Amino acid sequence: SPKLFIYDLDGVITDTAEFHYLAWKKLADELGIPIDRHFNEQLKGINRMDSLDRILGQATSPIDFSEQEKIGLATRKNGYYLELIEAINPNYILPGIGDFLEANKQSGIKIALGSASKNAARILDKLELTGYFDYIVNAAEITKGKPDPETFTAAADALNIPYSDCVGIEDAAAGVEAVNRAGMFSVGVGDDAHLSHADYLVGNTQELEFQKILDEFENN
Ligand code: G16
Ligand code: MG
Repeated sequence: SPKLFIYDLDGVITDTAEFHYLAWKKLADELGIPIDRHFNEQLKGINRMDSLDRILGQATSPIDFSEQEKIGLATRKNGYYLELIEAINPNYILPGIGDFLEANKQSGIKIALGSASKNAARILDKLELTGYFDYIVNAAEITKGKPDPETFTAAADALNIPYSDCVGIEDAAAGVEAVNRAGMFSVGVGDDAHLSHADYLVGNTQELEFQKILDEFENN
């Protein structure tokens, strides 16, 4: 059986995508760049600076910002985001995830967080889930974001566990690709249209069953 489960945060444990969207939307409005919720789909799992680049790419006439100015814009967005996530509490844990983490813990199989978010530790604290985690990947130390496998391999390396003994749970296409490229067993949560490359797929977090994933892992 696997030795480590690595969880994505946004879209798997809680739904911060809407808060990211509202914060980016406020910044984009200030810059006169049109973005909508449909466009926001492609920011899921993508790190802060790469998200900013994609948003700037939506400008109707190109705007040329220096690296310093871009860092300023990303910092401004994060300020808006931090205000919004103040509201997060354990009621924001996605359906079924509490029981799933409990089953994972009871099994003795290790638990890590593989999020692209630099705010991940703060959000886990607000959800009161920090105690479940053996390791939290520090997004600030990841040089290549998802779909690069580094976020997931960093967790396995820190806990000294072979990649082939790991399961990665992801809601984003870029995240499932990262898990696959790490040589880990990928569990997708969401739409078949985006996540058909997952080794095992469920429609939503409520459909995640711990024992079922252990079985699928063995049959793989
Ligand atoms: C999350 C979100 C992304 C966000 C990224 C960075 O990734 O899905 O939209 O851009 O974190 O967040 P921050 O600006 O807080 O560092 P994940 O990997 O948890 O799905
Ligand atoms: Mg995600």
